[in-house]
Amino acid sequence: MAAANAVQNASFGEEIVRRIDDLAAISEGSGNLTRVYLTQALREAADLILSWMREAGMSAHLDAIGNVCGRYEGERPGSPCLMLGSHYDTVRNAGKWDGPLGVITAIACIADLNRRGKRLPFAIEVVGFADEEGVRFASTLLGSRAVAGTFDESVLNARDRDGVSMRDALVQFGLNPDRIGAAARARCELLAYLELHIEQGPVLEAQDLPVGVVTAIAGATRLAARLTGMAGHAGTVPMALRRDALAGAAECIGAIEQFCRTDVAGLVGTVGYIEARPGATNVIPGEVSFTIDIRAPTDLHRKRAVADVVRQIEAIAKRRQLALQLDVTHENRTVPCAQWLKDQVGEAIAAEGFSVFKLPSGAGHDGMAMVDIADIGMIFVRCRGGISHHPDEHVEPADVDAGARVLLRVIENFRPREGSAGAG
Ligand code: HGY
Ligand code: MN
Ligand code: MN
Repeated sequence: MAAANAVQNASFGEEIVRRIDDLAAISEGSGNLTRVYLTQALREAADLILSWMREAGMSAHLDAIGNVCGRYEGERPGSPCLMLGSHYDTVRNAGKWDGPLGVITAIACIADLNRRGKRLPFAIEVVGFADEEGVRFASTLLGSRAVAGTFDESVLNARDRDGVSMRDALVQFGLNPDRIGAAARARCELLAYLELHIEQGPVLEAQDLPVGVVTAIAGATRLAARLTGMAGHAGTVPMALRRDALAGAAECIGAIEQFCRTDVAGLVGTVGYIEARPGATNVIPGEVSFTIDIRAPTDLHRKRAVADVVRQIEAIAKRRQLALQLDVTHENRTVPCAQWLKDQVGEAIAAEGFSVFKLPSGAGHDGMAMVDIADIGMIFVRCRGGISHHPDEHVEPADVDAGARVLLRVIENFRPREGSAGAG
């Protein structure tokens, strides 16, 4: 048995790593990995993933919002499903594991079942969500929200940096914005949603463990800020007479960092994007836009922190006579993983010979949307140095193997929650 196991493991890790590289080769730019929502690169990636799903014995299609969806029937066609998945979009200048590892590993597990001709008492579906990161339209979890039936149609009017609306981008991608509702699934169709994802933090590495059980996904608030002052000649306007929007933004950013450093442990605040206009060396910036991302261990802490940061930004803008426009573009509550799924993930990890370690996720995931129609579980896989959202993001092949073996064990030993549709 050990030899067979070794052979199986070898094909698991190597095949997954090869596909991670194949998918990472599909990017908008040549110099780095960037594959945001509804771009040609995302379309090519979708076609490649759909082909892998079909090779694995699944029926596969692109749904109404651009998610890639594969289904591996159970013993009885049409049964409720255990839904696996993650996202296949990326941030800008991304690492190649964040999202794709969960999608590709799930497909590898189905391919293994299919090779063995094994069918289970329930169906298995794999979804590659099309926009978990929310890079292009500033609102995140768009694909999983459509599946959960909670997509906010007002986002269709959101525009990207080039002024293209989500509605127009969907049409250019070959989809019909008026049919997004068709992507929604009913709670009775799902037994659970289970996602394998890199940890994106240093905890598993510090514990010297390849995998871990996720306890909850931290909530997050994203805001868009715009400060408007007065553009002017850099050489002639005295400092005391300026309403410099960029200097004002700089003070706000410093205040956000200082507040998040000194408030409750675990509170994090990030300004990830800033744009100053008109953007010339010899012109005082008249208008600045920037984003704010606030997260905390509890929703109460996060909401208090957002209120405090908003108060500080408003005071700075007033003192500097800058007009302030501040909008919440995304808000997600902290979402717990279901105990019965944590138990089954823990059993699989122990059966693979690893200590069972539980940890929360500071990063957001599609489970934050999927929890509206199913209990959720997550498996974390160690990534080197905890680095993520960066080209240095890396997972060792042995850890890829460990994650795949744990996921396959959870699938093959899966027991629906007592009383659920598929509990037999
Ligand atoms: O921002 C996040 O936490 C996730 O990576 N989208
Ligand atoms: Mn991410
Ligand atoms: Mn992710």
